[in-house]
Amino acid sequence: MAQIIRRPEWHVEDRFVTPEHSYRARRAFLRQLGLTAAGLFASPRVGGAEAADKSPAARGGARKGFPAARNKAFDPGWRFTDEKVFLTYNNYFEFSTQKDRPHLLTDKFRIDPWPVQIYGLCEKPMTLDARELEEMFGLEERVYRFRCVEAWSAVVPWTGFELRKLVEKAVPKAEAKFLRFETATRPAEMPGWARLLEQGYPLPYNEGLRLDEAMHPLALVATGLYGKPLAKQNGAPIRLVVPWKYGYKSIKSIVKIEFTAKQPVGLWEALQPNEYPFLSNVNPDVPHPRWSQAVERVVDTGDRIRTLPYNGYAGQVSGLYKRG
Ligand SMILES: Nc1nc2c(c(=O)[nH]1)N[C@H]1C(S)=C(S)[C@@H](COP(=O)(O)O)O[C@H]1N2
Ligand SMILES: [Mo]
Repeated sequence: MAQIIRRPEWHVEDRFVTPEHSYRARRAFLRQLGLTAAGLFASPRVGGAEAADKSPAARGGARKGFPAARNKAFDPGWRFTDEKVFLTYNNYFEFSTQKDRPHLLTDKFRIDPWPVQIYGLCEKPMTLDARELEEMFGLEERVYRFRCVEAWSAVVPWTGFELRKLVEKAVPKAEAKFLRFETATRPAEMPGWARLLEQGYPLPYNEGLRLDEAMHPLALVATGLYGKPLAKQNGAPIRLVVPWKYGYKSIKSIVKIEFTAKQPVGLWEALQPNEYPFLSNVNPDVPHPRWSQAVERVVDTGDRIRTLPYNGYAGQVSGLYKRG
């Protein structure tokens, strides 16, 4: 059972942090005083079909491939984070820097059609719609832990396909060592865009992976969550989920995937390289320069649990980082 850690206060002072964040943290703390919280791994499971019924109406309508069969190899039986909470507590700065706002601000954001350009140092560059990618590679469901650098976490059933399949289809050239991903540039449809630009954010949002990381079976391209297509605030129609890295590596609403020889510098790394380095693997022993990473707050229950190396995926991914 995961150990619940109780602390009198929760301090995460960060550029991400908003009044809403402190409000929620305070509320979670108050709630915690009144109950003996069950651990992440001990709690009865919620979610699945039940949770799907409660999902926000924005994701209504059937779509081919949904719900996808769950891949048993990626389902450790964890309790899912409450769907409503996960869909309304977002980091999507192009919409708003307040976590409770992105889901209210997505009306203008058009996600169909959605061409994704795959290019650079590969033999088979291609531009395909997000839907075509789904059909080409097929969909499955996987239950992953998700850990934000701000020290909150969740357990989410994602729908998607392995990034590796896309990489193989494009056939990387020998010089290709990295992938660079870019989010859509849609100032008129993303209400937070102008403000970010004013504040000096090097938009569009972009991120990178080493090619061997991108080829790891855990690296997922997600087009859905909780059995339905992605909500816009969670990165519709197509995003990355890299569960052993801090959440900001899991870039949303991808329009470009480039094979490169040079290590890309992501948006966060460009702003603060010492706080948001390229690899950004979850590591409880390496504090963020402004707070500890030893403990995380489970976003729906408010429980505090210990953060695990590589977010619990050390057995699968630590081999990527052995010197050799
Ligand atoms: N384009 C884009 N991608 C993004 C972000 C963002 O602001 N813009 N935020 C990142 C951060 S910090 C986190 S924690 C996750 C949050 O994903 P979620 O809202 O689905 O939980 O998305 C990541 N991807
Ligand atoms: Mo994050």
